[in-house]
Amino acid sequence: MKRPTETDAWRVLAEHHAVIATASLNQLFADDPQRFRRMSLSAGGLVLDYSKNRLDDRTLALLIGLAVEQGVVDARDAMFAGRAINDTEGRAVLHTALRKHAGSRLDVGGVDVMPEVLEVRERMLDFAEGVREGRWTGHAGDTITDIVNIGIGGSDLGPYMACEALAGQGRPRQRLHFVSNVDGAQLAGVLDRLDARRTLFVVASKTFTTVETMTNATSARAWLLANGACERDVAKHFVAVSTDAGRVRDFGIDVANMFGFWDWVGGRYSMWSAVGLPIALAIGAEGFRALLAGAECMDRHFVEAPLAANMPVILALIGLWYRDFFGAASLCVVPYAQALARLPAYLQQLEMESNGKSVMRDGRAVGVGTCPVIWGEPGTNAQHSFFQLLHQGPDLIPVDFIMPLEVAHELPGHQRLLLANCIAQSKALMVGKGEAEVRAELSAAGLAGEQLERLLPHKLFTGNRPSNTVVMPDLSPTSLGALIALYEHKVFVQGVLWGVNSFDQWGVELGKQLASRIAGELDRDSDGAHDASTLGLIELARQGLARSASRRKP
Ligand code: G6Q
Repeated sequence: MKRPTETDAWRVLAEHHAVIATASLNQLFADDPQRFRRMSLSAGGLVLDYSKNRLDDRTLALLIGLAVEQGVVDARDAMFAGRAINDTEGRAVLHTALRKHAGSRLDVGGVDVMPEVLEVRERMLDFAEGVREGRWTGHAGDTITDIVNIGIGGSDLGPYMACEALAGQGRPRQRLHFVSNVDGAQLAGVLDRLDARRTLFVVASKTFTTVETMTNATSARAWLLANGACERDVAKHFVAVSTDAGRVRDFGIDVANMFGFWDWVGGRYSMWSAVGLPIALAIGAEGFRALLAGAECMDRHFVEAPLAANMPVILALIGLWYRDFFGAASLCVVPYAQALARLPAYLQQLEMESNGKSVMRDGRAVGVGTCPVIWGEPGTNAQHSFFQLLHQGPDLIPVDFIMPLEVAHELPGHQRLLLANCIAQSKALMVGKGEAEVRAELSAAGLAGEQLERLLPHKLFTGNRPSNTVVMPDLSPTSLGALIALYEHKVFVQGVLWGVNSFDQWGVELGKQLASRIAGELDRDSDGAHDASTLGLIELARQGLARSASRRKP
């Protein structure tokens, strides 16, 4: 395997960058009235406008050359065929199988995995409908009013993001709550408002060993038992989503109420599996199927479209272009929809846990920047906080604008303003405001002489700041499915370009190991071998824990 910098394409791209880096987007648009038409793509109902990027046809051709040289097509086909491409964990990567429609086949090691996928999907959707319609009741026969998903990371971020995004679509009869943090304040804050007889807990954990999830689930069960239920009632209030039936049983959950998935589903790629149960509870079986269909449509596009017209491939290449040739260390994602408020957090995990790596599959250093920092907030709110830095800060920060067109609410005027702001921001970043224009504005406002000169530099916008706009027709499950699959495949392509394994996450292990050791040391007085800072902090933590314990004593 080649380091990205060892490819022929890289050398030519570096030379080409020296030329195009100074090109002005305003000029590129002036030179080519067809630029939007030529540099936008439709797939899965989405439109990607990538025309406001600092590139030209030659840049794109060279980047496609890089994708070819790095074997994107073969890698993609290997993933879809179920080859064990997660090589540090010896697993296939088949979240795409989870959204395949009934009647599809997918042989992995000579076995068609689809019957099992469909069996769990149907059972999970039936269960969700049963709860929604009030057929599933608590131990005393009460209908369920509140559902609490207990899970973290991949077992939380996807369902949480999607439930927020699609809120109101399926008229859920229950309120949904998400508890992820081991900070007991989160669980306590939720439980305080709930009636134990009417609460259903979904414990979502692929491994069923994650300390945060097991701690929260254990406390939730204790709360249930302290509020009128007995051991035998637990089965009516707890269901599990996991790959480990043994541990689910040991916890006291009836495995008849467990929804399984497989080791070839990575946590951050799992919202399409039974991990998506809260989504099905929120929007119903039909909505969940539409979510899968949207993603499947993007999968087909990714597999079938030529590289130069392939939306995830283009998005990935543009991301690499800024990261490695312009040195952009972050990517800002701004959805112009409050319902997509959790999207940046979701993408943070998807992108940074997948590609935040420095070592290639063959163990050598990648040698160039990999995943940028992903961050963002919904617009228009973000305009009133960090957009100052996007417009006038010294760093180049590419932006992905996400723009859903149609909305469900009927408040007049709002959507017009929201869309206008989204379009205006990408334009403002690109065109900027030069000296002549600012001078004219200041003069028109009555300023002159020293006063004008003093204000002038503060009012300048350099412009030439790039962005993509992903246009969604609406905030339907189908559109959301396509959007998430788009980013999944973008991340996959970037992983291939950089030569990293996008599907492991060894970087989260060290902190976990140390936390478990330090948790033990907080209970004892003897100190482990630590540096002076860690010892000092442990001592302060012990004092804090002792004060909390003495406050709790009657
Ligand atoms: C995702 C990661 C990670 C995982 C959580 C929860 O890709 O693997 O975020 O989802 O650590 O793990 P469990 O589902 O096993 O509790």
